[in-house]
Amino acid sequence: MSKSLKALIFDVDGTLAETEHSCHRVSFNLAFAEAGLDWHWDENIYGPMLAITNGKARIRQYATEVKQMAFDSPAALKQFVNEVHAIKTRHSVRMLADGLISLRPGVARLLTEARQQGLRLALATTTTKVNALALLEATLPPGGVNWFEVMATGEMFENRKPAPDVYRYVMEQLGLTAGQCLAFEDSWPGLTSARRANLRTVVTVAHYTRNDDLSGATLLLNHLGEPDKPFTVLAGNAHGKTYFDVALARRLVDAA
Ligand code: XBP
Ligand code: MG
Repeated sequence: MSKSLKALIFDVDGTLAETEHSCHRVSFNLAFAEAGLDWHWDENIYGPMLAITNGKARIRQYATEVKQMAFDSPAALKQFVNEVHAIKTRHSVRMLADGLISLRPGVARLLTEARQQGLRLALATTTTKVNALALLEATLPPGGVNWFEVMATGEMFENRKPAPDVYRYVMEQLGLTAGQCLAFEDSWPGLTSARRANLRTVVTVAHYTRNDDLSGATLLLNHLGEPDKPFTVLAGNAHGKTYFDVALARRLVDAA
């Protein structure tokens, strides 16, 4: 039994669910159409844009640098970004609340087992809080949202991933050190954020993160796996396991 592992900290987009692929990109495009913009982010455009964490920042960068739109003032630019992003969020929340997006393999099982074994749970995400809540409410049993003791979301931080602020905040709120936690991520910005906060990090590669540099991962997998759906180990030591469970989480933390 590990004496040190106390909490699991999860990223949301790409890690809990394939939301970037199946929800966010689609929602941005619905918002652009609704706002009367002739923009369309196909996968080739959207993939590289994920290096800019947070949807508002993505809209702002595209408007000013790609479309070279002129605004009368910084306030006018901010209003434009906020309006388009509000439409986008309405669409993403509806898609998530309608249950169109499932959790990735092994996520629900690991959350349930972690709770049964007394581990604490937290979220560290760059997405807007209503998106995270809608996903959890649609995919977990009633009250599942309350499984997460700390929910650190995009609106709360000026310095977003790959900055470590979100993970440092979560650990501070939990009253735990990095050695007592294990992070779960899917992307280079997320992994870098967690690593800069000194966290050991399990990375499950997602649709848009296949080409990311994920070499800092403690364990790199295609997904968390299930007893009847083994994961593939892409890098690191899975200690003979075929799916990710609390025992493996403890091994990874103890092995350090
Ligand atoms: C992913 C993000 C978010 C989403 C879109 O965060 O960077 O910006 O793409 O959501 P993470 P918003 O992987 O840290 O969960 O439009 O609400 O920003
Ligand atoms: Mg992510």
